[in-house]
Amino acid sequence: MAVRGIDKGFDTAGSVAQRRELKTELTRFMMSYKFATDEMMTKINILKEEFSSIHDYSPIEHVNFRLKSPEGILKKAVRKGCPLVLDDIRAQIQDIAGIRITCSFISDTYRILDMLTSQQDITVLEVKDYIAAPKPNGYKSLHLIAAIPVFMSDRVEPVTVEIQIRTVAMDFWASLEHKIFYKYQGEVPVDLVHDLKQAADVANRLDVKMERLHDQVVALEPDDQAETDILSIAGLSQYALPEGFLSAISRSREDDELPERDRA
Ligand code: 0O2
Repeated sequence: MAVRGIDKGFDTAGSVAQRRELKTELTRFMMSYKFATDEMMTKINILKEEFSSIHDYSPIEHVNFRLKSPEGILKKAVRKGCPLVLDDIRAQIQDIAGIRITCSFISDTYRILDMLTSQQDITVLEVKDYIAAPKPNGYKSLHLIAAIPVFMSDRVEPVTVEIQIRTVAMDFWASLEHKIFYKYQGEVPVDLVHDLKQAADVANRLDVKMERLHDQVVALEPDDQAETDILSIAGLSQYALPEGFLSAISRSREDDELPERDRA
C-alpha cells in the first residue's frame, strides 16, 4: 500500500494510469484521516451532550478540527526527514488529523483526557502533558496522540489523531503566540518572547483563580434543586415523564433487591 515516489511530482510520475492510481491512493489516505476525525468528533460530542443533559454543565467549551493539507504534510515530512512514502508518513506524522478541545477549567482538561483514554476502541499512543510541564516559552496544553479503527469497505485501518486539550486561557495564548511565531518566521525578538512568557503566567493565574471561584459557586448550589417531570435531551424535543413511570421503575428495583421468595 506504500506509494513510492510521490516526491517526484506529477511531471515525472509516469503514465496517466500511474498518476491516476497515485491520486486514488492519496485520496484514500486523506479520507482515512477524515473518517477518523469524524469518529473522534462523534465521541467528543457524545461526552459533551451527555454532560450537558445530565449535569447541566459541560466541561467542553468548544471543539475544532482540521486536516493537514497535502502541502502541509509534504512540508512536515521534509522538515522531519521522513521518507515520502505513505506508510512512513502515516507512522511519523501524527497530527495529520487534529482536534482541539477547549475547556473552561484545568481540571476539565484532565477529565476529558481520562474519559477519552478509557474508551476501549481508542489506543493511546502518547500523552504529552504540557500543562504539568509547560514548554519553555510558556505553551500549555494536553496532547493526546491516539489511534482509532476506521472501518472501510474492504479493511479496518487504525488511524492516528492528535487531540489537543486546553483551557480557554491557554488557547487564547497559544493562538496569539502561533501568529507571532509565524509573523517572525520563528525568529521572535527576545523582548517579545519575554512578554509572551509573562502573558502565559498571567493566563495560568487566571485559570487557577477561575477554577477556585467555580468550586466556591458549586459548593453554594443547593442539592435539592426543584425536580421537574420533564426529560431534556439536547437536540430532541422535551419529553414529559408519564405519571407513575418513575414510581413503577422504582418499585421493580426494590422488588429486585428482595430475596426471590418475597418478590411480587
Ligand atoms: P501546526 O501549524 O499547529 O500544525 P511533531 O513535530 O508534531 O512530531 P512536536 O513538535 O514535538 O512533534 O509535537 P508537539 O510539541 O506535541 O506539537 C504539536 C503541535 O502542538 C504543534 O503542531 C502546534 O499545533 C502545537 N504546539 C506545540 N508547541 C507549541 C507552541 O510553543 N506554541 C503554539 N502556539 N503551539 C504549539 P505544529 O505542526 O508544530 O503546528
